[in-house]
Amino acid sequence: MKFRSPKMLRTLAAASCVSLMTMGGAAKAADSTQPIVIPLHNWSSQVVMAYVIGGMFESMGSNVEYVPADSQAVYESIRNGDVTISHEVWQSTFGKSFYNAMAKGGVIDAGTHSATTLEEMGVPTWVIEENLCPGLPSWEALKDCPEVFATADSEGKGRWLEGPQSWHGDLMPVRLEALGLADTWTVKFAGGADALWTELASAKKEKRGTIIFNWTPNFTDADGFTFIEFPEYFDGCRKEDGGDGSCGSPKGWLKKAANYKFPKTHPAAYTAFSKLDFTTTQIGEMAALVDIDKMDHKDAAAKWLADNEDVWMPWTQ
Ligand code: TMO
Repeated sequence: MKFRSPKMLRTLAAASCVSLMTMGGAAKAADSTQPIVIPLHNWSSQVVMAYVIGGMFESMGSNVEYVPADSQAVYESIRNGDVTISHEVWQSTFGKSFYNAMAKGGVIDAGTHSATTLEEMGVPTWVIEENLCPGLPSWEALKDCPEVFATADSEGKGRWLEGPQSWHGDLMPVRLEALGLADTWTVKFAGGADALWTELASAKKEKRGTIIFNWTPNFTDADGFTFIEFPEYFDGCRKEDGGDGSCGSPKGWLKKAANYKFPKTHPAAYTAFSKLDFTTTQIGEMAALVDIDKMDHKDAAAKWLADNEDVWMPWTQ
């Protein structure tokens, strides 16, 4: 390279001075003061974890904003930057929306939690212990005992109580058809997650069989909940992926997602978010603080942060 002028020389000298400082670590980029936008969905661990992660970011000096968001549409909102992160991307329910948004450009995979997941129909374990439907948890047992799971509004059919329809649309009605169970079984959608927990409690009190949609990690891991074993999941078995839908849910991953600009605008917060990793036990605890201990989500998060500094503080350093 030829130096053309003294001015150019001075510019180059200044530039190399800056790069030396950067190499020495003295000139870390500061995080933007723009808020990190965290979505709130409609199941307890997700909301508690939102405030746990927000509290972690605030401890690092970041500004945080929380927005209620649809749990499918949120990946498009992350892609276009209206929402910054998603901290519970469940493979079975949201994997497709996550990768669809990623393929359009703007969503990054910010790592995978240690917890593995299952989102599936199942029964409280006492239903199996009391042998209310011999052969459970194999799905084929359902052919012989729909009446055990009939309810006032199920017209004599066995009832599956699904979660809110916003989670996975017609996944379960399609599955009943595909497995040849639709003549004797029907799906009802719960208005919210709380309706699932109310149903578990009342079925136990009345000693009546019940089949609900549930997931792990969740607070129910501790009480005994058994997922029904359906024909094994494989890529392409669902209707939306070209299959007939006669398969169960995947034993899946739990990922973190972020808008592609987040590492650049908030490098320290992004680094902490990428290190952050929750286990099955930790996620179950976050849900239990709300669904068993009846704490408010924010108070539950504050308690979790106070009790677990040794877990999350290292991620911020
Ligand atoms: C997305 N969920 C954990 C409720 O299945």
